[in-house]
Amino acid sequence: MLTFPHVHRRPTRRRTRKRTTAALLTAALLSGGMALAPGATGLSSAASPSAAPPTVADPAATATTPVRVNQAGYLPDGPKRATVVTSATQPLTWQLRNASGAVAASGRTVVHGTDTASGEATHTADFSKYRKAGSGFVLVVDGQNSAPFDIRADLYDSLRSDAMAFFYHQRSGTPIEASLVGPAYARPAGHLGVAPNQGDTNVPCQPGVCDYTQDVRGGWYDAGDHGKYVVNGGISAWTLVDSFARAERAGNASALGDSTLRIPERGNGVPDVLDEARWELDFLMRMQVPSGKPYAGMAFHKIHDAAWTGIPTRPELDAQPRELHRPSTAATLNLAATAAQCARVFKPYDSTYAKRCLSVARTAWTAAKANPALYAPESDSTGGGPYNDTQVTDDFYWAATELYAATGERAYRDAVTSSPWHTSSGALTPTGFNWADTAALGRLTLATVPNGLPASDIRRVRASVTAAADGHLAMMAGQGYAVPIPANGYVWGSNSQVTNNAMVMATAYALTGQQRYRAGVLESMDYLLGRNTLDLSYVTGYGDTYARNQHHRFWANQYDASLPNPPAGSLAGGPNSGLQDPVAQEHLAGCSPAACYIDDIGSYSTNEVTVNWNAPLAWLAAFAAERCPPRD
Ligand code: 9MR
Repeated sequence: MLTFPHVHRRPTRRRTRKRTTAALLTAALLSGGMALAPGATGLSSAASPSAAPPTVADPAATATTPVRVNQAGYLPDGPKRATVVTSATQPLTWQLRNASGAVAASGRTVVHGTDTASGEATHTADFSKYRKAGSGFVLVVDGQNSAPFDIRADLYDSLRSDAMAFFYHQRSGTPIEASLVGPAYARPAGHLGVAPNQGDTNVPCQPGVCDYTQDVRGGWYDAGDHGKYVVNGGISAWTLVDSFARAERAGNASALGDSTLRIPERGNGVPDVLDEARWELDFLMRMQVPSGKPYAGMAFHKIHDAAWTGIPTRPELDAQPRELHRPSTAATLNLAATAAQCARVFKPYDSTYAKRCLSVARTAWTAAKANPALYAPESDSTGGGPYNDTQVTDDFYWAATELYAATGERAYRDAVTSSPWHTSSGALTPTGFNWADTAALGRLTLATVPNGLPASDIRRVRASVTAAADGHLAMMAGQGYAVPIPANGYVWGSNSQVTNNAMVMATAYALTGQQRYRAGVLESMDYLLGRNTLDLSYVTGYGDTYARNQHHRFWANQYDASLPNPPAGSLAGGPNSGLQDPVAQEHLAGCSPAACYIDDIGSYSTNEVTVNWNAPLAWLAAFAAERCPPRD
């Protein structure tokens, strides 16, 4: 088990929320309570300007309940299910009450029984047939009210922009402008070589790795730390670009187009989501070893501080030396894949840039082929995360698919079809894909982007995506909370496994038009937004009670009241039964997997924010925000 020596400046102060139901005693949250700095008031006044303000002024004062709903709300034409924690062995009556207390709909729950991941006895209440818009609904079961929620078609519009805006907030090497994010979130540029910063314009390698320096400015900070990691930045940039490409195929690209985000590039004629991704792509390309040097064409695995900094540390005040870590095959293939995707998707908007991306991608591919087993070690975790990976055949497959989709060239097609990942059932598993397991990304691209594979092969690839999506739906149906990950899947960043599996279901919807896949996506959002064992939304600013103390060196309000909480639209990592940090170990011992979470800034293994977790959230929010008339 890996733990990071993240530094605490002060002990955590805690306050336990008032609770009204004995049922909640099962939640491991009780062992730690919600961690709130005294006087914390929520984010309503500090939310990004693009956000609709959170609907409830003081979420911390809200009592919890055994009736768990998507606290943000439901779409009029979407599924509407809630989970009820109860030991009753017979169905119970549910009532949907509108804001004035009148019964809008009623029915009977379905007894589900024990939910393995939470250990709770559950029923399901299904009010999908109710389709009228409104706000201030509550679901009432057995005398207990759910948190209030809305039913409205524009439910996901603000999350679409907030979850995307996360990336501007995370930008390195540029000032974060008050005019775009509001004064609370503005800050000077970080890591441009201005003291006390020691990077990132002129960064040396770790001793023995190289004898020159490299300009690796820009990009996004990975997470709560100030590291920049090619494998994680790559999958995140890919996800944003794919979000745009998916919307384009669905005929809904304008929602992600120019001037849809509050970023400096708005109004430049290029879709804002692509502008945001380009900020990272430029950095990723700077991480390529220059020609004439040893390992030319490879990508350095990562650049970060020589030692861990404490919390809080504002980016521009990070005084640690910055270092480049040795190149890796995984990072190089990640660069090849994302740069090839860039070449394909940016072409209509900036053909010169697209050509540059393709050239970088080709060079990276060739370098990876020449150095196929240069692995990043797990032990390299001082001052930054390791992102270690000793299996790179999946990364070869992903890079080959992107290069093939971009060029149609035979050599790349052969690399695709000869890879074991092209047919392996291991590409799309119940636990999903992530920064280390990338074969699924290749499958998703081949299933959706026109390419020259034989029609029978494309049919087979598409069938593998819909079969995986059906597997996720079956898994959800077997659970009390309809989560698309197995009970043993609550690992570090489990919420991103949820989002990534939801992306597979959304892709199955795009391929087939079948509503059950869209329903699976929306129910995955229900889980993230409050229909879970903690009765908590993992997305800041959304829902009645939401995560607000995620692990972050600047959004560190819990430790320093002069700093902000995370901005609206920030996704917490989520339950991690591994308890891989001291705060989790202290407060969550014995937790059921789905309850191994604490909203404390010190719990980096359950409560960090990270670009590869917010990227699929943004992807899904954009999908969910589209108005989708039924196709079947
Ligand atoms: O998301 C990563 C998770 O899959 C790993 O298990 C964990 C330990 O290696 O690291 C996570 O990534 C962290 C990275 O190493 C440093 N920046 C913050 C990331 C999220 O916690």
